[in-house]
Amino acid sequence: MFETLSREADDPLLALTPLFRADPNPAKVDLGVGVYRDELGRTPVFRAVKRAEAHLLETQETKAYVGPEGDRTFIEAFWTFVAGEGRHAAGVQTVGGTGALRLAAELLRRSGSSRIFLGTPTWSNHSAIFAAAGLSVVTYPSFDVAGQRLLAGEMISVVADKAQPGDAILLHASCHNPTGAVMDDATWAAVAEVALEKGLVPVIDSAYQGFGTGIESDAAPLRRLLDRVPEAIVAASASKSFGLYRERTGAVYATSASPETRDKLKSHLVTIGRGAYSMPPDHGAAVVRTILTDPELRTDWRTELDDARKRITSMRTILAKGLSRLSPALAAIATQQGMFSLLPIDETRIVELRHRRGIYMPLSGRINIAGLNSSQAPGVIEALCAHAAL
Ligand code: PLP
Ligand code: TYF
Repeated sequence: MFETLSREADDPLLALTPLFRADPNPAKVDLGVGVYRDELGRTPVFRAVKRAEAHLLETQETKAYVGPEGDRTFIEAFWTFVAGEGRHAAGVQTVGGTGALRLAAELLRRSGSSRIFLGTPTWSNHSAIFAAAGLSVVTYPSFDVAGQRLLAGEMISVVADKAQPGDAILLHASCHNPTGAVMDDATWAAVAEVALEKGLVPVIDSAYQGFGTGIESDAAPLRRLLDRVPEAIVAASASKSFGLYRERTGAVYATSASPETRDKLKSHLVTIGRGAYSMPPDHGAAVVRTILTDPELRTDWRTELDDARKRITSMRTILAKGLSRLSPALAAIATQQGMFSLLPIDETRIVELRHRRGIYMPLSGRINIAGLNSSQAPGVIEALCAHAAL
């Protein structure tokens, strides 16, 4: 029976890492998968994470199950990190932000929603996650790559035109993957109005809080949206903001003004998780809980996250200046936010850059800005200018 299966394609982002590792070129540069890198190209464990882990190793007395929803203190502290003080939601711990999105998709299905609107380009896994849960994915173009411009007006009019009550709309909380495009306050407000008018459920993917302009400012649009719409889902990842990638740490939250509805929502989220993996893994959530509830660890973690953001911002400035010679539109790289920007380069040139210059990026032209450091940046700019020929 199994021989009838056809081979599935590899994840184009994750497949890049082994290619990069196998390249003997000492000057190679990895602008591929979205993990933060420091000036030396390392993805270090945050100091506060190490300290929290040492504390857990010392004090943890059992590995018995935590419970179906996960670590309640984590769920609450992480919600305050994302949504600020005083907002209510039904939340459960998940297997990373991806697990949160999948639970969100299943919850939408159970609530009678059958479609989700995705602005494209978007994170490569989004449509797969929602489709796997049985939702129909409706895409609409939301970014002009050559012009490096968010298609805000088009986005609002497509959704206002085509969406039906009960449909969901996916939004990136901040640091858009893959474009880095910043949605301005007026567009966020317009999205909220369309959602209200048409009875749509916003699904907000928050995976890069702290990498845009700051922990609080990155969350401000999401918080304003939560205040405006009666129901929303937030899928939050701790992978980047706490550097816990492989620990698979995240949470999903669904909002409703009614405590009874929130109780029902939580029972559904727990049941969906139970049907997939019974209970979420503990370690990453225990680390985040330890950091967020200890003022000293929290301050240290914030400092390290702030430094990561500042490094990315300075690389953005250098890159934008160098690449605006290629196309004035690329000056926008300086004001885009988060780890990614999407370069208008065709696939042939991307492969050429890989083979001739050891510069690795996926065929989409997305670059991880954190893959650059100040010594390599001039060489990368020169190579892009020589090979990209925009
Ligand atoms: N959403 C976006 C936009 C992402 O880039 C990622 C990256 O991994 C995720 C969600 C999921 O993160 P994870 O499942 O690793 O927590
Ligand atoms: O977009 C990225 O690079 C990150 C990491 O299947 C990632 O979100 C990429 C692909 C994937 C899982 C995580």
